[in-house]
Parts: sequence; structure tokens; C-alpha cells
Amino acid sequence: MSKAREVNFDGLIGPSHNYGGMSEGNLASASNAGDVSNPREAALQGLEKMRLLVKAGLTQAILPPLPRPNFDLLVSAGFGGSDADIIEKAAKTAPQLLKAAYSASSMWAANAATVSPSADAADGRLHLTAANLSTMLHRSTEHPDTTASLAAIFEDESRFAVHGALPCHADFADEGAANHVRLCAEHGGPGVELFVFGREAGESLIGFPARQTKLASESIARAHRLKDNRTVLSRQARAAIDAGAFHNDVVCVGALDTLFFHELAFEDTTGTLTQIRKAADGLFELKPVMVAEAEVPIGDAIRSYLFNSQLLQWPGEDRLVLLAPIETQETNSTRTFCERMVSGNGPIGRVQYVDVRQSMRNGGGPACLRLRVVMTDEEIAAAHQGVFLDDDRIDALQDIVRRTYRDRVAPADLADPQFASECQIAREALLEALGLTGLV
Ligand code: SUG
Repeated sequence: MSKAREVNFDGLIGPSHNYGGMSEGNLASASNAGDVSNPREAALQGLEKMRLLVKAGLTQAILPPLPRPNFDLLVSAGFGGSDADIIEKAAKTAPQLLKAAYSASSMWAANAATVSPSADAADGRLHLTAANLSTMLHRSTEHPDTTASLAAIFEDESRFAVHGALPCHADFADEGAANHVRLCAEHGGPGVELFVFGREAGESLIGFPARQTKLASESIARAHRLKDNRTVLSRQARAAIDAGAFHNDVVCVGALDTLFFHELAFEDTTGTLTQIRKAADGLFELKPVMVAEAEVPIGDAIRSYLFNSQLLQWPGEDRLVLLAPIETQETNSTRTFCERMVSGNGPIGRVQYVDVRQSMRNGGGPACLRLRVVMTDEEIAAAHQGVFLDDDRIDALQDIVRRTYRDRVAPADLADPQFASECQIAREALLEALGLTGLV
């Protein structure tokens, strides 16, 4: 078994972070639509969360923000002329489209791709498939730039396979690692990959959108050369989607042999656990931690984002640590649950709260902000080094954020061509600090 660890790649929150109200079925996005956002504070919060992991001795990396505003989208919609002309005309005649073009949604790196470590793939390579995010317009434009970022970071084709997104059609709707959990005994050993989908290809449903299809999950499992007997597909409960769990990671998170989830997360909980146990045969004994609806109503789970936490093997601690959003501490039922959980002798021994409120107000908790990539030491050495963080690099990125990001952005600011050029300047400075100027 090769020595491997989990590397968290967080999305660096971009300078155009704003509250567009663009995600149907995402309750936080809808309820904060049109509010003034604070991009500088948002990015600093995200970087402080990364610093916490660095200080604990975990391996932390970063994905750069994508080019925003997305002029390609505006040009595809027929706008032309200088950058300033495009912004001004779009602001007058297509403000919704302009909002989509400005979205900083790539911060939610859990949606960037689905990742399978080399230990799970028949060809011994680490596989990453960029998510097409086809359900929401503002997110559907991320994948070409995400693929380019991943290809720049995971360049060595003998070790890494970066797959472009699945076809951008409703039948292939894919939201990446937010609907995928890898379970194992140790990161470097073979694991069980759990794919959670909300609908079948071609199935039409009423209610909030189900953003992942079974066909998309199956296609990724095939492309990643996963073993059928170590792969599990499970359907997300309709009740969870309609309560606001637009991704499975809003109601479920797993790490190593532990699966932490809400009673209403899966359409068939018993069947899902039976399938995982079968797939894990000979590898590990599953430790399920199910939270009952009677103890934490699903509405509280979604409001607090209890499950959208990072579940981490913290250096020096025997049991797992749940890095949860501060809102979990502020919600009575989830705080009480966490207190009870850690006082027992289950697999989660501590809960640590973090402030990522700016992202939370758009429906993105600590788990949304990171893409987990299990990597061997050799794979880490072969990847682009500029994206791995230590305290000094975090300081340098924070200096750029303080210097180049606006403190506040109101909806009307999107119409200001000056804001567009500030966003470009900020991104270029960040790319330079990460040694990724090829992505400009
Ligand atoms: O896709 N919010 C994101 C939140 C993604 C959270 N990610 C995970 N659960 N892994 C989404 O709904 C809101 C943007 C706006 O309305 O301005 C938004 O895209």
C-alpha cells in the first residue's frame, strides 16, 4: 500500500463574490439575493480556514478563481465591442446574464470535479473529471476554465488523468465531489466510492432541481476505471432535495471508515448501508453515524450546514474532527447534538467551528469550499508546487486580497466597467503568486 494523504484544495474566493440569488433550490442563495457582499472579507475567511489546516499539519492547497466577468459568456450572447461596452450594454439589457458572468461560484471547489485516487483506479493513475454543472447557468460556464486549472496543476499524464466535463445536457447533469464520498481504511489503500444521484437520465421531476443523474455518476465511475464491486450508487432522498439539500454534501459527509449523515439523506438508507458494507468487504468495517430527524430536524441541518463540514484526521488526535460552520454552534439542535456526539465514544471526537459566513450566505459551507484529493508523496511531488500552501504563501495571498479586492459589492456595482477591470487585475496578481500565469 502506498503512503498517501488527503490534500484539501480550497477554492480561492474571487473578487466578484456577490449574492445573485441564482440557485433555485439553494435556500441561502435565494434568501440573500441582492444583498451587499464583502468579497475581501469572504476571501480572508476562506484563507483563514486554510491556515487552520496548515497549522494543524495537514496538507492544504488552493484552486485559483476563474476569469470574471466571464466575457466569453457575454460574447456568446451577442454582446460585442470593448470590455466596457459589453458590460454597459449587458447591464442595460441582460442584467441576469451579467450576474451569471460575474459569479464567483468556482469558490465551491467541491463542485469543481470528482476525484478518484490512484489506489482505486485500474490504471494506477489519479483521476479527476471536471463537473459540467449543467443545471445552473452561472455554474455551467465554469468547467472549461476548471479543466484548464486542473490540467495545469496535475500536468503529468503518466500519473494524472484530467477528464473534461461530461456532455452539457440534463441527462449528464454532474456536480462533482459534492455528490461523491470515498470511504477506506487508510487513504493510500483501496476504497469504496459512493456516488449519490438525484434522478435518472430523462426522468422529469417536480420540486427543486435534482442536479446529479445516475448516468453522470456511472459515466465517471467508468472513466475513472473503478472496480464495480467497490462502487456504490445510491439515490438521494426527494425529501432532502425539496428541503433544500441541493447537493448530497448538505446532508452527508464521509471520511476513512466513517459516514456521517442525516436520516433523510438517502431514499433507501438501509439498502445504501448494506451496499457499502458489501463493497467494503475485506477492506474495512463501516462506521455509520446517522443523525435522527427527531434529534436534528432536516430544516435545522440545512440551515446550520451541520453536515457540510470537513471530517478530518487531525494530527495527534485519535478520533476524527468535524470542522463545522459557526452556524452549527448557533443552532440549538445541532449544537446540542454535537455536544452529545463528542461526549460519546463514536468515531467523531471533536467539533471545531469556523467562520465562513460570506460563503454560507450563498449556500457554501466548509465542505463546499474544498476539493479532496488523496495523493501519494510521489504525486504531490509531481503536481504544480505553487498551489501548496504554507503560512507565508497564505500571508502573500491575503496581502493581494487586501490590496486588490473591494470591501463591498452591491448589485449596481456589476454595471461599472471599472469593477470588471479590478477583478481582472486581482486575479492576475493571484495567479502570479501561485505560479499559474499560464492561465491568464
Ligand atoms: O451551486 N451557490 C452554490 C453553492 C454550492 C455549494 N456547494 C456544495 N454544496 N458542495 C450552488 O448553489 C449561489 C450563487 C448566487 O446565487 O449568487 C450558488 O451558486
